[in-house]
Amino acid sequence: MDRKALYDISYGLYVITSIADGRMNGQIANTVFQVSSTPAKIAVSINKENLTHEYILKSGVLAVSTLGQETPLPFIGLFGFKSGREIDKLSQCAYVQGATGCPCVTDHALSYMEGKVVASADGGTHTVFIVELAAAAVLKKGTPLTYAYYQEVKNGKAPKTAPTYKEAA
Ligand code: FMN
Repeated sequence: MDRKALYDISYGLYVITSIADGRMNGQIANTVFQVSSTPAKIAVSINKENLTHEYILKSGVLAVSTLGQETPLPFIGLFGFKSGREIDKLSQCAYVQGATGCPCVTDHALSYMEGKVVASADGGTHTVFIVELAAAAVLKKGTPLTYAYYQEVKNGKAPKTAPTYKEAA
């Protein structure tokens, strides 16, 4: 199998957040896509080791903020390379608490959406959560940050917990 075929799959970059027992957390994910239009549903693939996964399982709610192209690397480093088990990430950014109670991150975000998990699929290392949207808002116009731009222009990397992680050659 030529794994390089997988490199041709396109993605955006997002902050996924959740809340459980009054505690909030979030992480970066590239694996977000729209599943259906009416009702609007999206899918997100989250690593089972992540604190965000634990919170989503407990509460059954999550929010997604779509990052803009100008998002600085340190912001992606905070949400994508550090765990909420070590630091309080939400204390370091702006957010609004949405209808589900999830913190919808507004820093560097073009828009956000939130909803309830209505189904999930076991993907081995990851769970794919299917979420029916309860609310969504556009914050500003801009170009969404793609995973390709993050890698090729910003020279950004992904950790082992990302589904698209590449072993060093
Ligand atoms: N983790 C996932 O579970 N799913 C993803 O799609 C995903 N994509 C990522 C893409 C990039 C560019 C980066 C930098 C990270 C990605 N990650 C992904 C990894 C998580 O963001 C990372 O494991 C995070 O530290 C988990 O935080 P938590 O333990 O606080 O939930």
